[in-house]
Amino acid sequence: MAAPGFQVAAEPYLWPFDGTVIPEKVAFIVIDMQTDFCGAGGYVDAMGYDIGNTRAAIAPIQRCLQAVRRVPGMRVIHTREGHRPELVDLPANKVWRSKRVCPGIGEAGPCGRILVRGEPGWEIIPELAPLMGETVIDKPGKGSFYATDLEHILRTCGITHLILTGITTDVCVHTTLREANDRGFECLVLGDCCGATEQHHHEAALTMTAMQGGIFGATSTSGALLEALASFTR
Ligand code: C5J
Repeated sequence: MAAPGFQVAAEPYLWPFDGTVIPEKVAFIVIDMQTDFCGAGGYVDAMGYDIGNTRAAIAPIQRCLQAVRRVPGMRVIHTREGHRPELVDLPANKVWRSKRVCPGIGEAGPCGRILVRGEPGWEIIPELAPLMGETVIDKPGKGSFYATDLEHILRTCGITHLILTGITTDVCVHTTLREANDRGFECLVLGDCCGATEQHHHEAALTMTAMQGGIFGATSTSGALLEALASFTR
């Protein structure tokens, strides 16, 4: 009889490395799908990037969420990057750097103060709004582990495997991936469920994930995850 759990067709190995995984050990993580990163008038838009690149992830994430939410035991976790209104958690070099390219983080933009908690631009977009009972992690940095209780939550819930989606592939998704990999979590990045401000950085981030035998984990697609979940048996 096949081992219980599911396995996803991925590169450079069938994910997970340890055969199959049961849903109770998996978190489906949606990183920073906020207006500031993919909405009109948000931070990325204000910097002059084509938000089509980051918005491309919305529909594939929606399809995955629909399937994952039907699997008993699998947890959904959302993250939001942002700072306290009084900006006491905003490092000076982050302000300085952001002011070089557009209204700086913490300053007023068309969607309110950029990347400030509670402002319209900081909200998760309505298409991917968290459901009641799903966990939301507020983070001041790029990585989802830094200065948050994410690791404590994952360890407490017995989660060992992470499926990563969201934006941007090369910044917050990759920083989270690297933090998670160093902590021993087995990670899968769904490429079409991610997006970057520049397409070549998106592609490079995926290539880097899978290099050297899967140095940070494996990469796959929403379609492969949906197929795996459809044939999942306990
Ligand atoms: C950035 C993010 N790019 N969510 N944040 O500043 O990737």
